[in-house]
Amino acid sequence: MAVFEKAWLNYRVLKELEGCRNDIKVIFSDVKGKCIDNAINELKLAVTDIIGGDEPGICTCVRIVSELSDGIYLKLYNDDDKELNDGFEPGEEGYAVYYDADNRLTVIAADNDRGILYGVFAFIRNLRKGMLPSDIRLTEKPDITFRMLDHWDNMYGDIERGYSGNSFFYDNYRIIIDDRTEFYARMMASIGINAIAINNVNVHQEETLLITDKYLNEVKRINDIFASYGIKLYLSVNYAAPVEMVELEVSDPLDEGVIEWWKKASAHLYDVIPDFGGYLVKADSEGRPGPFTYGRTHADGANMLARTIAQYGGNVIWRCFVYNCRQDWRDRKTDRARAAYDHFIGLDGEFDDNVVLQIKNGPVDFQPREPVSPLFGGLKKTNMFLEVQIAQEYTGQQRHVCYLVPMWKEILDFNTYASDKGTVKEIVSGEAYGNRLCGIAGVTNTGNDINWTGHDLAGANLYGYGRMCFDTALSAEEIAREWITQEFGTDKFINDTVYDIIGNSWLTYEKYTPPLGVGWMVNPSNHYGPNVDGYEYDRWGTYHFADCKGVGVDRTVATGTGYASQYNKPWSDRYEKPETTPDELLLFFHHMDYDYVLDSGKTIIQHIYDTHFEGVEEVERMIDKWKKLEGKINPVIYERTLDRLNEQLESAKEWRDRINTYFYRKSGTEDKKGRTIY
Ligand code: GCV
Repeated sequence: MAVFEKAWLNYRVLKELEGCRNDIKVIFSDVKGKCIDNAINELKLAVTDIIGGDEPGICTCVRIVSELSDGIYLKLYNDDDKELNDGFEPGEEGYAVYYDADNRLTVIAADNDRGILYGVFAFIRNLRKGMLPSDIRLTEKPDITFRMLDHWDNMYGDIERGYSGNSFFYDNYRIIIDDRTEFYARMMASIGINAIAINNVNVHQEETLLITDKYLNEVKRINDIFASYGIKLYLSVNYAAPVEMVELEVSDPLDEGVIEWWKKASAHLYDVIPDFGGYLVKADSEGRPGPFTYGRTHADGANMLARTIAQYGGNVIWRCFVYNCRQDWRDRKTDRARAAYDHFIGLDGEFDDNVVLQIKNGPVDFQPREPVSPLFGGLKKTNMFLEVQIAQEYTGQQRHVCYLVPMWKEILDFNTYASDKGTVKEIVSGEAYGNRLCGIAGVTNTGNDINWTGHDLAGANLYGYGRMCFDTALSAEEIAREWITQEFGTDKFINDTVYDIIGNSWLTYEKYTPPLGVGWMVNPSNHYGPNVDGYEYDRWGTYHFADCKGVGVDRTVATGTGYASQYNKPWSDRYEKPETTPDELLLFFHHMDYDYVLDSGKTIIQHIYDTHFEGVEEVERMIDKWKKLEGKINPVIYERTLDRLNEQLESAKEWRDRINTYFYRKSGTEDKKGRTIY
């Protein structure tokens, strides 16, 4: 038995629901499908563990509606439901929940078993806010079609950029399937995740074999667990798999032998797992093989794979994280930020229908602050996924509190001006171009730590990611407060206190780390902790170019790399000039003198000093607030989180002192407020 905590599914009896303890006697269901048993089990738990009633009876035979009473009724949505719910259409994954007072029944109605399961979780979510079943009335359906999680788990058992222990899918090249697998599927379904890739996009030797008989039966078992929670399974594949397996000498996508190899491999895979989701591919990136080796385009590469799985309903998710990682730091014209756009914009319209391009939120790599990738506003005839990183690689590695939903919301709301439906949200929800295949993928922050996410407060990012994808209209605050209620209960003081700590934590993190959008300044390889010049004279294309006069990367058309021109107007014009570039992105787009005055009225150097002092003070205040929760929340979570907050404070001070000292020495400018800068 694996040992793990139940995170936001830690159901407990609520006194607010005392009055309805005896109201739910039977769960009726006349819906069929893979998810129904799980939906019913979840409701059983809700009745006993949240409402505090006796275990309800279960009735899955078809009953005459008038015979139903005192319970919960799971049913297929019909015209009567539509009339009762103002014409609402649930579609593939939506649901209606309402109370039928005549029969003392809570009705959960949807078009299929997945909709029912989501309806059940929504009903429970509201119960846990203290709402009586008779008061719960919902008509909801997801805004984003694909709500995916990407695991960067390796079969050895480690996780690339994993900060919550090791993998719970693999250990020493063995696949693990246990009660934790099942619980994880349940947790993910409860927040609306419907697709998941279970191995690292950097596919090493052994993982290449996941699509072969060596592992397929176990992969199928995982697939079936996820399928019973409405989640499609994907695998990352190595583009050079035929070569890696020493079966062919090339992996040229136009080579007949290669095409046949993939056709055979895919046919076998779908024979074993008919409802398999498809392939996720990182090609020609950071040493990974790809079509460039053979002078082919990424459309050639992706389409070849896609054609081998189209007939089974499979998809290819193709990442746009393609750039030259062997740059020369002396060369100020080559710009990593340009790379994704430069590689993919010319291929717009050339990808098959079952290919989707997965685009990182920003043009470089999950920094605390980046502009939105210009590809979203550039591609018009291509399916697109937005890729965000729930794992906090550059945002404190789950040792610092950094609630990322506000950042993701800003990205979704960004107007690319590609059309009158030009926000990223409209693009990845399919509203803009009506694409069949579009959505959001998040690199997950889970591992085999007892609490799943290492830092307990990092649970807000995982929960928030799923909820935001399902309902993009929820604000970051609503999502955070909802998570706090599910995790810590209905107490208002706890809710306000935890929210005060996490609500603005992204901006706090930004204050004590790289200034004004310039990024990086981390220790090479592990990407934790400050090292201002850590990547400055290296090959990765991640520079800040600080000298005695100023800092920042000139990405203008007039004098720099020209990156600013990849945006539609008015952004291309605004980013071209410092005066119209938002302060928080100034150093991403421009190399500026330290005495340049920001919109805030401060010089850049004074902004650097001030924000770094403020950032540390804000972490000190977080700790004071957290201490007010002692005795009010689970003591284990209290202590665990306090330890991490203390570490965050030490780390924030180190960031403050290194950055301030660095820029003090470079600029020779005194702090106007006379504080000690070493
Ligand atoms: C999976 C960054 C990370 C890598 C990661 C890569 C990617 O460069 O540091 O660990 O590799 O992004 O997204 O492919």
